[in-house]
Order: sequence, then structure tokens, then C-alpha cells
Amino acid sequence: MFCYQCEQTYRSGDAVGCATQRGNCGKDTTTADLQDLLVHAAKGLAQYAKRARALGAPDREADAFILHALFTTLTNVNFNAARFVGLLQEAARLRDAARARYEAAARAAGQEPETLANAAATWQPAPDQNGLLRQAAGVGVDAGIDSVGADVTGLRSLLLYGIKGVCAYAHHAHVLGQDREDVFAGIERALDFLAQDPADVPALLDEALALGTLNLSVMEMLDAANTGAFGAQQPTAVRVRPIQGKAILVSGHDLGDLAALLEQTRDSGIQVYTHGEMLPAHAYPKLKAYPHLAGNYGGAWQDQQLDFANFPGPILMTSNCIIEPLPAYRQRIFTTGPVGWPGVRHLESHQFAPLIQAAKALPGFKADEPGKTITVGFGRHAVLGVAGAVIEAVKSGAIRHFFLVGGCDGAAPGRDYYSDFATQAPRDTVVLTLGCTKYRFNQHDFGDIGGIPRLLDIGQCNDAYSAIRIATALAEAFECGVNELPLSLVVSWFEQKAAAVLLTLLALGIRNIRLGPTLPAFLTPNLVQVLVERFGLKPIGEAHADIREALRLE
Ligand code: FS2
Ligand code: SF4
Repeated sequence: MFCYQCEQTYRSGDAVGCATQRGNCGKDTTTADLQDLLVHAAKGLAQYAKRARALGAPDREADAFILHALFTTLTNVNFNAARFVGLLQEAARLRDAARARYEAAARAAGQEPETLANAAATWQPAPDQNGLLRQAAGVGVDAGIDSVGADVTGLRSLLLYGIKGVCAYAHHAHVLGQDREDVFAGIERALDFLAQDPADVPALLDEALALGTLNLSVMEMLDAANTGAFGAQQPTAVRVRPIQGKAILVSGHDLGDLAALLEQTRDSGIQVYTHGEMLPAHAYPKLKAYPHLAGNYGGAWQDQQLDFANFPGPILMTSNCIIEPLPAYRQRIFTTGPVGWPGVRHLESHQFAPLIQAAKALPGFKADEPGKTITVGFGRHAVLGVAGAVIEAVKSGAIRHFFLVGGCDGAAPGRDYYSDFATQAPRDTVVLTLGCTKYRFNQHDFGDIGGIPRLLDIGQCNDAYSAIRIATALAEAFECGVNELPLSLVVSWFEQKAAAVLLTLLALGIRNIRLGPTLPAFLTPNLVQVLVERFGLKPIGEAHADIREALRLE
């Protein structure tokens, strides 16, 4: 096992990476190794899918499988080794089908099919888990590090983790019926590139930035999927205290799962609550139209063991970030989609009857609690809907600066920086936020500037496209580039979706991003130096000092 894909990876002096029996997230060595082998298998599949597509024979099953398979390997998504054994067999079957499809298309076009001899293209799955684990040795992200060095390995990892994030976002759109040919092509192209074991630093950097550009398309597609299915987010007050009655808690990001559950619990008397990254669901017109979408419960993902233990009903985990279910709720938590935990019931295809049965059998909340609310729903439609007032406020000096304080959350003490930053931002500044970081400060009273709320919650990390559109619209209004706006990005990263978004921001040429709470372990000092020189990327410092520096930058 060797994994350094997330922010909470093991670090001690110069040693980085989770490499013992269990990673800091709880991932065991068996699951970690099978995930590495699944990435290897996905590279083999992508090589043939890419070539078949180029000959006019795309393979939708292969395309969709790659999204799902790589999503299962993100941090805090799937810990169930048995699921990976099945996925590996499926990957080999699809790879063989894609190869046959490619070879037939090549011959039909009068071409001799290419013979791919690399390890990913020729891999044959061992018949059992032990054999698969033997195969996994030597295909991890650190394979070949002694010959190519830590910089190349780090760049390959940056690209791979970016691809994982892109696949997760594309999967969120795919399950809502949104796919794009150029997205599948871009993902498979990047996996094909990695399968060649690239060792050229400039070429790896170029591919990483190209992936960032691809991710912008993916996030645009996801934005279209969410708004197309559920309407544009509207500013909405969300109750954060429960009401009396039977209850189900839904966590993760998948709005389609939530919508299906709301439909299946219509008129049942069961109240549905959002947790973590599901909070922005309350802002979508077609979701908030369900009267039993009762409110938000608990905090960000790292609080789930306490939140779920205290919740008097079953819990549905739709995507990242799951952590080990405690005995207190292990019998009443369910997973769906890419998520998995050994021994936890998994529901597929929106077949939520067992979850609903569990809700009926559990006590629910005994009484209403006083109805505190928070306001969400400041996606691009809402913010740009008042762009005139915002621009006037900037011109008059009422708004001095915008801070985007967003991204992932986690349990590390260094993440207090983000709450300190948001709450210490001067009263003539506006804080835009997205992702799960906001739970650190979204119950703070920020007030408003001439009726414009000082805290604008853009949505999930999945809504990064909205933030980019807001920034580019402001830049157009002020006839300048995004880097010239009175805007500072203060990004909190944790997992591979954030790696994809970071690559998008860099590909857009956005400079001077502050990143924390620590820099990715896969970025060597040399790679950090490159990012500092080319993009002005900076590690977070101390909140008060960083605010002062940002305001002086204007
Ligand atoms: Fe938060 Fe976790 Fe959203 Fe990340 S719920 S850190 O994987 O996807 O942000
Ligand atoms: Fe370690 Fe993060 Fe990998 Fe888990 S996902 S094994 S915590 S680096």
C-alpha cells in the first residue's frame, strides 16, 4: 500500500504517504491495493476506448464505467474490498470488448489495428483476491519512483488525482443524464497518456493543465445537469434544527439520489434532512418544492460520527465523504452509487424501500427544536441577478474586496484558519464560499452591505463552475482580468475533486491562490517552486496577516 492522494495523508519529516496496514482515512491495505489495480485496469480500458472512439465507434458502457470506477477510488468513497474484486472483473470484460470494437473499426476502415503491449493494456485479472493483490504490487502511484524520481512521480500523481476528480464530477452529471463526447474523450486521452509512463516534466505539466481545462467543461456540464433537472438555485433560508417526526438523513453530493428519495417518501410523514455537502439542495426550486425536505442537520463530513450517532433515523450516504460507521448507527446507515463500506447495506438504482422501512421503524425526532435558519442558494444565477447592485457597491467603495473562502473541510486543527479568515474579514468585504469548508463559519452572523449579504454560499464543491462564472462576469463588468479584480481565492483542499478544481483555476491563469491547510504531499519542493513561479500559488499563513496582505494587493 502506498497512497498520498489526500490532505490527511501520513507525514513525518520527509516521509509522506499512507504505507502501513491502514491509511489515516481508515482504508486498509487490501482495499488500497485493489484500488491501485483498478486504476491500472481503467488505463487499459481507456486506451482501447480512445482508439475505438477515434474510428467512430465510441463505447458508452466503457465510458460510464471509467467514471464510476475512478470515483470509487477517491478518498472516503469506497472501503469495501469485495466491491473492487467485482469492478476489476468488469474492467477486464469491458477492456476486451473495447479492444474487439477497436480492432473491428480499424479493419472496417482498412487499417491494421495497433498492438498495445503496455502492462495496462495487456493485464489479465487473476481469478481471486489474493492473485489480484499480487498483481497490484508494482502498479501503485509510486511505481518506478526510483528510476524516474519524485518530481515525475508527483506530476503523474497530480494528473491521476485530477483525473479522479474529473471522473467524479462527470459521474455526478452522468447520473442526471448529462454526458459529453469531448469529456469522455478527454478523460480517456489523459488515462492513455498516463499508461505510457510519461517522464517528461513539461509534457506532464501541460497534460495537467489540459485536464484543468477539461474539468471546466465537466463542471459546466454538471451545472447544466443540476440546473436542468432542478432549476437554478435561489436564495433560501434553511432550517438547521429538526422538527418532530420520523426522519431520514441524506449526505454526500448526489442531488438525483435525494430527488428520488423525496419522491419515494412523498406523503409518508417522513421528514428528509440534508447533511454535509447536500445542504445546497434546499436552494433548488424542484427540490425545495417537497415540503418534507425539512432542513439541514449536523456539520461537515468529519463530524458525521457524532451527527449520525445522534440522528434518530436512517442515513443515506450518496458520495464522498464516508468515514467508518460506528456501532451506534452501523445498522441504520446505507450506501448508494460509488460509496461502500464492508457490512453496510448498499442500495442501487434508487431502490430505497429498505431505507424507508428503517425510517418507519426508528423513533424520529420527539419534538420540534427552535427554528434557527441559515441562507443558501447564492449560485451564479442569484449573484449575477443582482450584479448591478454588486458592481455599484464596488464602484462606490461600499464593497472593498471579495474573498472566496471555500473548498473541502477536514478534521485537521490547521483548518481553523478558514473560519478565522472568514470571520475576521473586514465588514466592507464580501465572503463567497462553496464546498464543505463553510460549515466552519456559516452560522456566524456576517450581516450585509447595503442589502447584499456579506456571506454568499455558492453551493457544493460541485458548484465551482458557478464561482468561476461569477468571477469572469465581474471581470467583464470591470473590463479587466480575473487577476485584476478585488478578489482573493483562499482554497481549502482535502481530496481529488479539489485537485481537479485547482488545475482548472491554474489553467484559467488565476494567480495568487492561497492553498491549505497543507500543500499536497505529492507536490515535491521542485514542483511547488514551479507552481509558485508560474502561478503565484501560496500556502496559507496566518489569517489576519493573509487578509491584510490580500487587501494591500489591490
Ligand atoms: Fe467535502 Fe468530502 Fe465536496 Fe470533498 S464532503 S471534502 O470529498 O467533495 O468537498
Ligand atoms: Fe491516506 Fe488519504 Fe490515501 Fe486514505 S486517501 S490512504 S488518508 S492518503
